[in-house]
Amino acid sequence: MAELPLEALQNLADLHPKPTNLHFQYGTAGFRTLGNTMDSVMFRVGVLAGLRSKKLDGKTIGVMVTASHNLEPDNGVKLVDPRGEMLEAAWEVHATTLANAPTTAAFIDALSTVVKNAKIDLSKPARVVYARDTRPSGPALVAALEDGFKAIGASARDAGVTTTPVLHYLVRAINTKGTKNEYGDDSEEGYMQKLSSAFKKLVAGKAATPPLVIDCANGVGAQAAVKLSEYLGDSLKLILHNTATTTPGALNNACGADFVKTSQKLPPSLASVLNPGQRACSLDGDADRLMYFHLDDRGLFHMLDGDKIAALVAAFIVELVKAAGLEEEIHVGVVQTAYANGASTKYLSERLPVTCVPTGVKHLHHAAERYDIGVYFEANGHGTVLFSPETTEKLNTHQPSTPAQSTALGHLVNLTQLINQTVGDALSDMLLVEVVLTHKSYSGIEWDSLYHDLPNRLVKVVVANRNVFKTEDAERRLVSPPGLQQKIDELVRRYESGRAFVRPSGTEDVVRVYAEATTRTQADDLAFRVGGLVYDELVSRAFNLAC
Ligand code: G16
Repeated sequence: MAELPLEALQNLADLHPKPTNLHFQYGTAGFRTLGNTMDSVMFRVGVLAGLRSKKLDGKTIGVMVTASHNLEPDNGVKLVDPRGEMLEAAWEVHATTLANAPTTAAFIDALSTVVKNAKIDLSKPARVVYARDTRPSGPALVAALEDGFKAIGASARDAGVTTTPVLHYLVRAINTKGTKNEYGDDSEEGYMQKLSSAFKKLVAGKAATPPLVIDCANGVGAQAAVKLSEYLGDSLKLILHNTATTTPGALNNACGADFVKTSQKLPPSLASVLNPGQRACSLDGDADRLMYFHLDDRGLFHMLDGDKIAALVAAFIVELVKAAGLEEEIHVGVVQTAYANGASTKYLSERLPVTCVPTGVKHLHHAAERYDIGVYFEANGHGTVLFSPETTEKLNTHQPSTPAQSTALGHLVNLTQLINQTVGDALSDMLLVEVVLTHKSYSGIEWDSLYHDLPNRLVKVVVANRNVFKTEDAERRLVSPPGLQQKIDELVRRYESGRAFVRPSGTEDVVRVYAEATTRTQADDLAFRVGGLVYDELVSRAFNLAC
Protein backbone atom coordinates (compact mmCIF):
# COMPACT_ATOMS: atom_id res chain seq x y z
CA MET A 1 0.00 0.00 0.00
CA ALA A 2 1.51 3.34 -1.05
CA GLU A 3 2.03 5.99 1.62
CA LEU A 4 1.80 9.77 1.55
CA PRO A 5 5.12 11.31 0.36
CA LEU A 6 5.78 12.75 3.81
CA GLU A 7 9.16 14.33 3.17
CA ALA A 8 8.09 16.23 0.06
CA LEU A 9 4.85 17.26 1.75
CA GLN A 10 6.63 18.49 4.85
CA ASN A 11 9.38 20.40 3.04
CA LEU A 12 7.03 22.09 0.61
CA ALA A 13 4.26 22.76 3.16
CA ASP A 14 6.83 24.56 5.33
CA LEU A 15 7.29 27.04 2.47
CA HIS A 16 3.58 27.90 2.60
CA PRO A 17 2.63 28.42 6.26
CA LYS A 18 -0.97 29.18 7.15
CA PRO A 19 -1.44 32.74 8.42
CA THR A 20 -2.54 32.65 12.04
CA ASN A 21 -5.94 34.17 12.94
CA LEU A 22 -7.40 33.60 9.48
CA HIS A 23 -10.17 31.11 8.80
CA PHE A 24 -10.75 29.92 5.25
CA GLN A 25 -13.97 28.45 3.94
CA TYR A 26 -14.74 26.59 0.72
CA GLY A 27 -17.88 28.57 -0.16
CA THR A 28 -20.28 29.13 -3.06
CA ALA A 29 -17.46 29.08 -5.59
CA GLY A 30 -14.46 27.64 -3.73
CA PHE A 31 -12.09 29.65 -1.53
CA ARG A 32 -12.30 33.37 -2.12
CA THR A 33 -10.71 36.18 -0.15
CA LEU A 34 -7.85 38.71 -0.35
CA GLY A 35 -5.31 37.30 -2.79
CA ASN A 36 -2.33 38.19 -0.61
CA THR A 37 -3.58 35.87 2.17
CA MET A 38 -4.07 32.79 0.01
CA ASP A 39 -0.61 31.29 -0.42
CA SER A 40 -1.14 28.39 2.01
CA VAL A 41 -4.65 27.74 0.70
CA MET A 42 -3.30 27.39 -2.84
CA PHE A 43 -0.61 24.94 -1.80
CA ARG A 44 -3.09 22.81 0.11
CA VAL A 45 -5.66 22.88 -2.70
CA GLY A 46 -2.90 21.66 -5.02
CA VAL A 47 -2.35 18.66 -2.76
CA LEU A 48 -6.08 18.03 -2.42
CA ALA A 49 -6.57 18.15 -6.21
CA GLY A 50 -3.98 15.38 -6.51
CA LEU A 51 -5.80 13.30 -3.90
CA ARG A 52 -9.14 13.87 -5.61
CA SER A 53 -7.64 12.59 -8.87
CA LYS A 54 -6.20 9.52 -7.12
CA LYS A 55 -9.59 8.86 -5.55
CA LEU A 56 -11.15 8.96 -9.04
CA ASP A 57 -8.65 6.53 -10.51
CA GLY A 58 -6.38 9.13 -12.07
CA LYS A 59 -9.10 11.13 -13.85
CA THR A 60 -8.05 14.71 -14.52
CA ILE A 61 -9.22 17.27 -11.95
CA GLY A 62 -9.42 20.98 -12.81
CA VAL A 63 -8.17 23.83 -10.66
CA MET A 64 -9.19 27.40 -11.48
CA VAL A 65 -7.51 30.37 -9.82
CA THR A 66 -9.97 33.27 -10.00
CA ALA A 67 -12.15 35.50 -7.89
CA SER A 68 -14.51 36.03 -10.82
CA HIS A 69 -16.79 39.04 -10.13
CA ASN A 70 -14.90 40.22 -7.02
CA LEU A 71 -12.63 43.25 -7.16
CA GLU A 72 -8.98 42.93 -8.14
CA PRO A 73 -7.36 42.49 -4.69
CA ASP A 74 -9.39 39.32 -4.12
CA ASN A 75 -8.49 35.99 -5.56
CA GLY A 76 -9.80 32.47 -5.22
CA VAL A 77 -9.52 28.86 -6.18
CA LYS A 78 -11.98 26.12 -6.96
CA LEU A 79 -11.76 22.49 -7.98
CA VAL A 80 -13.51 20.98 -10.98
CA ASP A 81 -14.59 17.33 -11.05
CA PRO A 82 -13.94 15.06 -14.07
CA ARG A 83 -17.10 15.78 -16.07
CA GLY A 84 -16.36 19.48 -15.76
CA GLU A 85 -18.79 20.02 -12.90
CA MET A 86 -18.15 21.58 -9.49
CA LEU A 87 -16.34 19.58 -6.80
CA GLU A 88 -18.50 17.02 -4.96
CA ALA A 89 -19.94 18.64 -1.83
CA ALA A 90 -18.39 16.12 0.61
CA TRP A 91 -14.93 17.16 -0.57
CA GLU A 92 -15.65 20.82 0.13
CA VAL A 93 -15.51 19.84 3.78
CA HIS A 94 -12.08 18.21 3.27
CA ALA A 95 -10.91 21.38 1.52
CA THR A 96 -12.01 23.60 4.43
CA THR A 97 -10.45 21.25 7.00
CA LEU A 98 -7.11 21.10 5.20
CA ALA A 99 -7.01 24.85 4.59
CA ASN A 100 -7.42 25.56 8.31
CA ALA A 101 -4.89 23.13 9.77
CA PRO A 102 -2.71 25.53 11.80
CA THR A 103 0.71 23.92 11.21
CA THR A 104 2.47 21.65 8.71
CA ALA A 105 2.17 18.74 11.13
CA ALA A 106 -1.55 19.35 11.60
CA PHE A 107 -1.97 19.62 7.83
CA ILE A 108 -0.26 16.28 7.26
CA ASP A 109 -2.38 14.69 10.00
CA ALA A 110 -5.52 16.07 8.38
CA LEU A 111 -4.35 14.73 5.00
CA SER A 112 -3.87 11.25 6.47
CA THR A 113 -7.39 11.41 7.88
CA VAL A 114 -8.82 12.36 4.47
CA VAL A 115 -6.89 9.53 2.80
CA LYS A 116 -8.21 7.06 5.38
CA ASN A 117 -11.82 8.26 5.52
CA ALA A 118 -12.18 8.70 1.76
CA LYS A 119 -10.40 5.34 1.20
CA ILE A 120 -7.92 6.79 -1.28
CA ASP A 121 -5.56 4.38 -2.99
CA LEU A 122 -2.32 6.41 -3.05
CA SER A 123 -0.76 4.14 -5.67
CA LYS A 124 -3.14 5.58 -8.28
CA PRO A 125 -1.88 8.33 -10.59
CA ALA A 126 -2.83 11.97 -10.03
CA ARG A 127 -3.58 14.28 -12.96
CA VAL A 128 -4.65 17.90 -12.89
CA VAL A 129 -5.17 20.77 -15.32
CA TYR A 130 -5.08 24.34 -14.03
CA ALA A 131 -5.57 27.89 -15.21
CA ARG A 132 -5.86 31.42 -13.84
CA ASP A 133 -7.53 34.68 -14.73
CA THR A 134 -5.69 37.99 -15.25
CA ARG A 135 -5.44 39.10 -11.60
CA PRO A 136 -1.98 40.41 -10.63
CA SER A 137 -1.87 38.04 -7.63
CA GLY A 138 -2.38 35.05 -9.96
CA PRO A 139 1.21 34.10 -10.88
CA ALA A 140 2.45 33.85 -7.26
CA LEU A 141 -0.63 31.90 -6.22
CA VAL A 142 -0.20 29.52 -9.15
CA ALA A 143 3.39 28.94 -8.02
CA ALA A 144 2.07 27.86 -4.59
CA LEU A 145 -0.48 25.62 -6.27
CA GLU A 146 2.27 24.01 -8.36
CA ASP A 147 4.20 23.27 -5.16
CA GLY A 148 1.08 21.43 -3.97
CA PHE A 149 0.98 19.33 -7.15
CA LYS A 150 4.68 18.59 -6.77
CA ALA A 151 4.29 17.58 -3.13
CA ILE A 152 1.65 14.96 -3.95
CA GLY A 153 3.37 13.87 -7.18
CA ALA A 154 0.58 14.96 -9.52
CA SER A 155 1.21 15.34 -13.22
CA ALA A 156 -0.03 18.83 -13.96
CA ARG A 157 -0.97 20.56 -17.20
CA ASP A 158 -0.84 24.36 -17.24
CA ALA A 159 -3.70 25.79 -19.31
CA GLY A 160 -2.31 29.29 -18.74
CA VAL A 161 -4.48 32.39 -18.55
CA THR A 162 -8.00 31.56 -19.65
CA THR A 163 -11.65 31.79 -18.66
CA THR A 164 -13.30 29.61 -16.04
CA PRO A 165 -15.64 28.00 -18.61
CA VAL A 166 -12.68 27.09 -20.85
CA LEU A 167 -11.04 25.33 -17.90
CA HIS A 168 -14.26 23.39 -17.20
CA TYR A 169 -14.43 22.52 -20.91
CA LEU A 170 -10.83 21.28 -20.87
CA VAL A 171 -11.46 19.02 -17.90
CA ARG A 172 -14.32 17.25 -19.66
CA ALA A 173 -12.50 17.18 -23.01
CA ILE A 174 -9.42 15.59 -21.44
CA ASN A 175 -11.42 12.99 -19.52
CA THR A 176 -13.56 11.97 -22.51
CA LYS A 177 -10.78 11.94 -25.09
CA GLY A 178 -10.91 8.78 -27.20
CA THR A 179 -14.27 7.67 -25.73
CA LYS A 180 -17.67 7.66 -27.41
CA ASN A 181 -18.57 10.72 -25.35
CA GLU A 182 -15.65 12.79 -26.64
CA TYR A 183 -16.49 16.39 -25.76
CA GLY A 184 -14.13 18.24 -28.09
CA ASP A 185 -10.45 18.83 -28.75
CA ASP A 186 -8.74 19.43 -25.39
CA SER A 187 -7.44 22.91 -26.13
CA GLU A 188 -8.68 26.47 -26.03
CA GLU A 189 -8.68 26.38 -29.84
CA GLY A 190 -10.86 23.26 -29.68
CA TYR A 191 -13.34 25.18 -27.52
CA MET A 192 -13.41 28.17 -29.88
CA GLN A 193 -13.78 25.86 -32.86
CA LYS A 194 -16.63 23.90 -31.30
CA LEU A 195 -18.64 26.97 -30.31
CA SER A 196 -18.09 28.95 -33.49
CA SER A 197 -18.85 26.11 -35.89
CA ALA A 198 -22.11 25.26 -34.05
CA PHE A 199 -23.02 28.97 -34.10
CA LYS A 200 -22.40 29.27 -37.83
CA LYS A 201 -24.59 26.24 -38.54
CA LEU A 202 -27.38 27.64 -36.37
CA VAL A 203 -27.48 31.03 -38.11
CA ALA A 204 -26.75 29.76 -41.64
CA GLY A 205 -29.08 31.32 -44.17
CA LYS A 206 -30.33 34.00 -41.75
CA ALA A 207 -29.60 37.69 -42.09
CA ALA A 208 -26.60 38.62 -39.93
CA THR A 209 -27.48 40.74 -36.89
CA PRO A 210 -25.83 44.16 -36.37
CA PRO A 211 -22.54 44.10 -34.40
CA LEU A 212 -22.70 43.33 -30.70
CA VAL A 213 -20.95 45.54 -28.14
CA ILE A 214 -19.23 43.56 -25.36
CA ASP A 215 -18.07 44.98 -22.03
CA CYS A 216 -15.26 42.56 -21.12
CA ALA A 217 -14.96 43.74 -17.47
CA ASN A 218 -11.22 44.36 -18.11
CA GLY A 219 -10.78 40.66 -17.44
CA VAL A 220 -9.73 37.45 -19.11
CA GLY A 221 -12.93 37.41 -21.16
CA ALA A 222 -11.35 40.17 -23.27
CA GLN A 223 -8.61 37.82 -24.47
CA ALA A 224 -11.06 35.00 -25.11
CA ALA A 225 -13.47 37.31 -26.97
CA VAL A 226 -10.68 38.49 -29.28
CA LYS A 227 -9.95 34.87 -30.19
CA LEU A 228 -13.62 33.94 -30.53
CA SER A 229 -14.18 36.93 -32.79
CA GLU A 230 -11.58 35.56 -35.22
CA TYR A 231 -13.33 32.19 -35.33
CA LEU A 232 -16.75 33.83 -35.83
CA GLY A 233 -15.60 35.99 -38.75
CA ASP A 234 -18.55 37.66 -40.48
CA SER A 235 -21.13 35.43 -38.79
CA LEU A 236 -21.15 37.84 -35.82
CA LYS A 237 -19.19 41.04 -35.43
CA LEU A 238 -18.06 41.79 -31.88
CA ILE A 239 -17.08 45.28 -30.70
CA LEU A 240 -14.98 44.85 -27.57
CA HIS A 241 -14.73 47.41 -24.74
CA ASN A 242 -13.14 47.31 -21.27
CA THR A 243 -10.28 45.14 -22.44
CA ALA A 244 -7.60 46.73 -20.19
CA THR A 245 -6.42 43.52 -18.52
CA THR A 246 -3.12 45.01 -17.35
CA THR A 247 -4.37 48.34 -15.97
CA PRO A 248 -4.12 48.15 -12.17
CA GLY A 249 -7.50 48.27 -10.43
CA ALA A 250 -9.54 48.13 -13.65
CA LEU A 251 -10.89 44.59 -13.29
CA ASN A 252 -14.67 44.56 -12.61
CA ASN A 253 -14.40 48.22 -11.63
CA ALA A 254 -17.50 50.17 -12.73
CA CYS A 255 -17.97 47.59 -15.47
CA GLY A 256 -18.75 43.92 -15.93
CA ALA A 257 -21.84 41.79 -15.34
CA ASP A 258 -21.93 42.19 -11.56
CA PHE A 259 -21.70 45.99 -11.78
CA VAL A 260 -24.55 46.07 -14.31
CA LYS A 261 -26.75 43.71 -12.30
CA THR A 262 -26.25 45.34 -8.92
CA SER A 263 -26.25 48.99 -9.98
CA GLN A 264 -28.82 48.43 -12.78
CA LYS A 265 -26.85 50.95 -14.82
CA LEU A 266 -24.83 51.18 -18.00
CA PRO A 267 -21.07 50.90 -17.32
CA PRO A 268 -19.99 54.59 -17.51
CA SER A 269 -17.29 53.64 -20.02
CA LEU A 270 -20.02 52.69 -22.52
CA ALA A 271 -21.99 55.93 -22.15
CA SER A 272 -20.49 57.52 -25.24
CA VAL A 273 -20.34 54.24 -27.17
CA LEU A 274 -23.83 52.79 -27.16
CA ASN A 275 -26.52 54.03 -29.56
CA PRO A 276 -30.24 53.66 -28.79
CA GLY A 277 -31.43 50.17 -29.75
CA GLN A 278 -27.91 48.73 -30.08
CA ARG A 279 -27.41 45.34 -28.39
CA ALA A 280 -24.71 45.12 -25.75
CA CYS A 281 -23.64 42.71 -23.05
CA SER A 282 -21.26 42.51 -20.10
CA LEU A 283 -19.09 39.58 -19.08
CA ASP A 284 -17.70 39.25 -15.55
CA GLY A 285 -14.04 38.88 -14.49
CA ASP A 286 -13.69 35.24 -15.54
CA ALA A 287 -16.36 35.23 -18.26
CA ASP A 288 -18.86 32.90 -16.65
CA ARG A 289 -21.66 35.46 -16.27
CA LEU A 290 -23.53 37.44 -18.88
CA MET A 291 -25.83 40.47 -18.77
CA TYR A 292 -27.45 41.98 -21.85
CA PHE A 293 -28.73 45.56 -22.04
CA HIS A 294 -29.72 48.34 -24.41
CA LEU A 295 -30.83 51.96 -24.39
CA ASP A 296 -34.28 52.83 -25.67
CA ASP A 297 -35.15 55.78 -27.92
CA ARG A 298 -35.23 58.07 -24.90
CA GLY A 299 -31.80 56.87 -23.82
CA LEU A 300 -33.23 54.87 -20.89
CA PHE A 301 -31.26 51.82 -19.78
CA HIS A 302 -32.90 48.36 -20.00
CA MET A 303 -31.20 45.33 -18.49
CA LEU A 304 -31.78 41.78 -19.72
CA ASP A 305 -30.49 39.59 -16.92
CA GLY A 306 -30.19 35.85 -16.31
CA ASP A 307 -33.95 35.56 -15.80
CA LYS A 308 -34.63 37.17 -19.17
CA ILE A 309 -32.01 34.92 -20.80
CA ALA A 310 -33.71 31.86 -19.25
CA ALA A 311 -37.12 32.97 -20.55
CA LEU A 312 -35.80 33.63 -24.06
CA VAL A 313 -33.84 30.41 -24.31
CA ALA A 314 -36.37 28.09 -22.64
CA ALA A 315 -39.19 29.27 -24.92
CA PHE A 316 -36.98 28.76 -28.00
CA ILE A 317 -35.97 25.25 -26.97
CA VAL A 318 -39.57 24.26 -26.19
CA GLU A 319 -40.60 25.45 -29.66
CA LEU A 320 -37.81 23.45 -31.31
CA VAL A 321 -38.66 20.30 -29.34
CA LYS A 322 -42.28 20.66 -30.45
CA ALA A 323 -41.32 21.36 -34.06
CA ALA A 324 -39.09 18.28 -34.04
CA GLY A 325 -42.10 16.17 -32.97
CA LEU A 326 -40.48 15.25 -29.66
CA GLU A 327 -42.68 17.08 -27.16
CA GLU A 328 -44.07 13.85 -25.69
CA GLU A 329 -40.59 12.44 -25.16
CA ILE A 330 -38.42 15.38 -24.15
CA HIS A 331 -39.46 17.57 -21.24
CA VAL A 332 -37.89 20.93 -20.61
CA GLY A 333 -37.61 22.45 -17.11
CA VAL A 334 -36.13 25.59 -15.59
CA VAL A 335 -34.09 26.08 -12.41
CA GLN A 336 -33.86 29.44 -10.63
CA THR A 337 -32.82 30.81 -7.25
CA ALA A 338 -34.58 33.11 -4.80
CA TYR A 339 -33.07 36.08 -6.69
CA ALA A 340 -35.23 35.32 -9.74
CA ASN A 341 -37.56 38.20 -10.38
CA GLY A 342 -41.13 37.29 -9.34
CA ALA A 343 -42.37 38.27 -12.81
CA SER A 344 -39.94 35.84 -14.47
CA THR A 345 -40.99 32.98 -12.19
CA LYS A 346 -44.64 33.72 -13.02
CA TYR A 347 -43.91 33.87 -16.77
CA LEU A 348 -41.90 30.66 -16.77
CA SER A 349 -44.06 28.61 -14.43
CA GLU A 350 -47.13 29.30 -16.57
CA ARG A 351 -45.30 27.48 -19.37
CA LEU A 352 -42.84 25.01 -17.80
CA PRO A 353 -41.89 23.25 -14.58
CA VAL A 354 -39.72 25.59 -12.47
CA THR A 355 -37.56 24.59 -9.47
CA CYS A 356 -36.02 27.00 -6.93
CA VAL A 357 -32.67 26.06 -5.31
CA PRO A 358 -30.05 27.83 -3.15
CA THR A 359 -27.52 30.19 -4.78
CA GLY A 360 -24.47 28.60 -6.39
CA VAL A 361 -24.02 26.99 -9.75
CA LYS A 362 -23.50 23.58 -8.16
CA HIS A 363 -27.07 23.61 -6.78
CA LEU A 364 -28.59 24.78 -10.05
CA HIS A 365 -26.54 22.38 -12.14
CA HIS A 366 -27.59 19.33 -10.15
CA ALA A 367 -31.26 20.33 -10.19
CA ALA A 368 -31.12 20.94 -13.96
CA GLU A 369 -29.66 17.46 -14.49
CA ARG A 370 -33.03 16.05 -13.37
CA TYR A 371 -34.79 17.36 -16.50
CA ASP A 372 -34.43 15.99 -20.05
CA ILE A 373 -33.38 19.52 -20.96
CA GLY A 374 -32.69 21.69 -17.91
CA VAL A 375 -32.36 25.45 -18.37
CA TYR A 376 -30.69 27.04 -15.35
CA PHE A 377 -29.83 30.67 -14.85
CA GLU A 378 -29.17 32.78 -11.79
CA ALA A 379 -30.53 36.31 -12.12
CA ASN A 380 -26.89 37.49 -12.04
CA GLY A 381 -26.36 35.95 -15.48
CA HIS A 382 -24.70 32.70 -14.47
CA GLY A 383 -26.20 29.68 -16.18
CA THR A 384 -26.45 27.22 -19.02
CA VAL A 385 -28.68 24.54 -20.53
CA LEU A 386 -28.09 20.85 -19.85
CA PHE A 387 -29.13 18.05 -22.18
CA SER A 388 -29.35 14.71 -20.37
CA PRO A 389 -27.30 11.89 -21.93
CA GLU A 390 -30.54 10.12 -22.96
CA THR A 391 -31.84 13.29 -24.61
CA THR A 392 -28.57 13.83 -26.49
CA GLU A 393 -28.74 10.23 -27.69
CA LYS A 394 -32.37 10.66 -28.76
CA LEU A 395 -31.59 13.86 -30.67
CA ASN A 396 -28.71 12.18 -32.46
CA THR A 397 -30.68 9.09 -33.47
CA HIS A 398 -34.29 10.26 -33.93
CA GLN A 399 -35.70 9.87 -37.45
CA PRO A 400 -37.73 12.96 -38.37
CA SER A 401 -40.90 12.50 -40.44
CA THR A 402 -40.98 15.86 -42.24
CA PRO A 403 -38.44 18.41 -43.51
CA ALA A 404 -39.63 20.83 -40.81
CA GLN A 405 -38.97 18.23 -38.12
CA SER A 406 -35.57 17.56 -39.61
CA THR A 407 -34.64 21.26 -39.48
CA ALA A 408 -35.75 21.62 -35.85
CA LEU A 409 -33.88 18.47 -34.90
CA GLY A 410 -30.73 19.76 -36.60
CA HIS A 411 -30.99 22.98 -34.60
CA LEU A 412 -31.35 21.07 -31.33
CA VAL A 413 -28.31 18.92 -32.14
CA ASN A 414 -26.29 22.06 -32.92
CA LEU A 415 -27.44 23.62 -29.64
CA THR A 416 -25.95 20.65 -27.76
CA GLN A 417 -22.63 21.65 -29.35
CA LEU A 418 -23.00 25.39 -28.86
CA ILE A 419 -24.00 25.32 -25.19
CA ASN A 420 -21.32 24.60 -22.60
CA GLN A 421 -22.54 21.47 -20.80
CA THR A 422 -20.13 21.82 -17.91
CA VAL A 423 -20.87 25.23 -16.35
CA GLY A 424 -22.32 28.70 -17.00
CA ASP A 425 -20.33 30.29 -19.80
CA ALA A 426 -20.74 33.93 -20.84
CA LEU A 427 -19.37 33.49 -24.37
CA SER A 428 -21.35 30.34 -25.12
CA ASP A 429 -24.50 31.91 -23.60
CA MET A 430 -23.91 35.06 -25.64
CA LEU A 431 -23.85 33.01 -28.86
CA LEU A 432 -26.97 31.18 -27.70
CA VAL A 433 -28.82 34.47 -27.15
CA GLU A 434 -27.64 35.71 -30.54
CA VAL A 435 -28.96 32.52 -32.18
CA VAL A 436 -32.40 33.00 -30.62
CA LEU A 437 -32.55 36.71 -31.48
CA THR A 438 -31.56 35.88 -35.06
CA HIS A 439 -34.16 33.12 -35.41
CA LYS A 440 -36.94 35.19 -33.87
CA SER A 441 -35.84 38.45 -35.56
CA TYR A 442 -36.03 40.04 -32.11
CA SER A 443 -34.27 43.20 -31.07
CA GLY A 444 -33.58 43.73 -27.37
CA ILE A 445 -36.90 45.57 -27.16
CA GLU A 446 -39.02 42.59 -28.25
CA TRP A 447 -37.01 40.27 -26.02
CA ASP A 448 -37.46 42.62 -23.07
CA SER A 449 -41.22 42.67 -23.56
CA LEU A 450 -41.63 38.91 -22.89
CA TYR A 451 -42.56 40.02 -19.35
CA HIS A 452 -42.02 43.12 -17.25
CA ASP A 453 -39.66 42.81 -14.30
CA LEU A 454 -40.94 43.77 -10.89
CA PRO A 455 -38.73 46.63 -9.67
CA ASN A 456 -36.08 45.15 -7.38
CA ARG A 457 -33.04 46.15 -5.37
CA LEU A 458 -30.05 44.18 -4.14
CA VAL A 459 -27.99 45.66 -1.30
CA LYS A 460 -25.00 44.43 0.69
CA VAL A 461 -24.45 44.83 4.43
CA VAL A 462 -20.80 44.40 5.39
CA VAL A 463 -20.51 42.07 8.41
CA ALA A 464 -17.70 40.75 10.56
CA ASN A 465 -19.12 37.23 10.67
CA ARG A 466 -21.58 36.28 7.98
CA ASN A 467 -21.93 32.78 9.45
CA VAL A 468 -24.42 33.95 12.09
CA PHE A 469 -26.93 34.25 9.23
CA LYS A 470 -28.46 30.89 8.41
CA THR A 471 -31.26 30.19 5.96
CA GLU A 472 -33.81 27.57 4.90
CA ASP A 473 -36.33 27.09 2.08
CA ALA A 474 -33.80 27.63 -0.74
CA GLU A 475 -32.42 30.66 1.14
CA ARG A 476 -35.78 32.41 1.13
CA ARG A 477 -36.10 32.46 4.94
CA LEU A 478 -33.70 33.11 7.81
CA VAL A 479 -33.54 30.68 10.72
CA SER A 480 -30.79 32.60 12.47
CA PRO A 481 -30.39 35.16 14.05
CA PRO A 482 -33.60 34.23 15.89
CA GLY A 483 -36.52 36.61 15.45
CA LEU A 484 -35.10 38.49 12.45
CA GLN A 485 -37.24 36.66 9.87
CA GLN A 486 -40.44 37.60 11.75
CA LYS A 487 -39.41 41.27 11.60
CA ILE A 488 -38.75 40.95 7.85
CA ASP A 489 -42.15 39.27 7.32
CA GLU A 490 -43.88 42.09 9.15
CA LEU A 491 -42.16 44.69 6.99
CA VAL A 492 -42.79 42.85 3.70
CA ARG A 493 -46.55 42.69 4.41
CA ARG A 494 -46.71 46.49 4.14
CA TYR A 495 -45.60 46.50 0.46
CA GLU A 496 -47.77 45.62 -2.53
CA SER A 497 -46.36 42.44 -4.15
CA GLY A 498 -43.49 42.79 -1.69
CA ARG A 499 -40.88 40.06 -1.36
CA ALA A 500 -37.55 40.21 0.44
CA PHE A 501 -34.93 37.85 1.76
CA VAL A 502 -31.56 37.96 3.48
CA ARG A 503 -28.70 35.51 2.96
CA PRO A 504 -25.00 35.39 3.71
CA SER A 505 -22.76 35.65 0.64
CA GLY A 506 -20.53 32.69 -0.09
CA THR A 507 -17.96 34.82 -1.91
CA GLU A 508 -17.67 38.10 0.01
CA ASP A 509 -17.80 39.14 3.68
CA VAL A 510 -21.27 40.55 3.30
CA VAL A 511 -24.90 39.71 3.86
CA ARG A 512 -27.04 40.22 0.78
CA VAL A 513 -30.53 41.70 0.92
CA TYR A 514 -32.92 41.34 -2.01
CA ALA A 515 -36.28 43.08 -2.27
CA GLU A 516 -38.92 43.55 -4.94
CA ALA A 517 -42.25 45.38 -5.02
CA THR A 518 -44.62 46.96 -7.53
CA THR A 519 -42.82 50.31 -7.75
CA ARG A 520 -39.17 51.28 -7.85
CA THR A 521 -39.56 53.50 -4.77
CA GLN A 522 -41.19 50.69 -2.82
CA ALA A 523 -38.57 48.11 -3.85
CA ASP A 524 -35.75 50.48 -2.83
CA ASP A 525 -37.50 51.37 0.41
CA LEU A 526 -38.10 47.72 1.31
CA ALA A 527 -34.49 46.74 0.53
CA PHE A 528 -33.05 49.56 2.64
CA ARG A 529 -35.43 48.90 5.52
CA VAL A 530 -34.60 45.17 5.55
CA GLY A 531 -30.92 46.15 5.33
CA GLY A 532 -31.59 48.39 8.34
CA LEU A 533 -33.02 45.43 10.28
CA VAL A 534 -29.85 43.43 9.50
CA TYR A 535 -27.71 46.35 10.60
CA ASP A 536 -29.70 46.83 13.85
CA GLU A 537 -29.28 43.14 14.58
CA LEU A 538 -25.52 43.42 14.15
CA VAL A 539 -25.32 46.51 16.34
CA SER A 540 -27.35 44.86 19.08
CA ARG A 541 -25.19 41.70 18.90
CA ALA A 542 -22.02 43.79 19.10
CA PHE A 543 -23.50 45.71 22.02
CA ASN A 544 -24.44 42.49 23.84
CA LEU A 545 -20.95 41.11 23.22
CA ALA A 546 -19.36 44.28 24.55
CA CYS A 547 -21.55 44.22 27.67
C1 G16 B 1 -20.28 32.84 -7.77
C2 G16 B 1 -21.13 31.61 -7.93
C3 G16 B 1 -22.54 32.00 -8.31
C4 G16 B 1 -23.09 32.97 -7.27
C5 G16 B 1 -22.13 34.15 -7.07
C6 G16 B 1 -22.52 35.03 -5.90
O1 G16 B 1 -20.25 33.54 -8.98
O2 G16 B 1 -20.57 30.79 -8.91
O3 G16 B 1 -23.33 30.86 -8.36
O4 G16 B 1 -24.32 33.47 -7.67
O5 G16 B 1 -20.83 33.68 -6.80
O6 G16 B 1 -22.56 34.23 -4.76
P1 G16 B 1 -22.77 34.81 -3.32
O7 G16 B 1 -24.04 35.62 -3.38
O8 G16 B 1 -22.87 33.61 -2.45
O9 G16 B 1 -21.60 35.71 -3.02
P2 G16 B 1 -18.88 34.10 -9.57
O10 G16 B 1 -19.27 34.61 -10.93
O11 G16 B 1 -18.40 35.16 -8.64
O12 G16 B 1 -17.99 32.87 -9.61
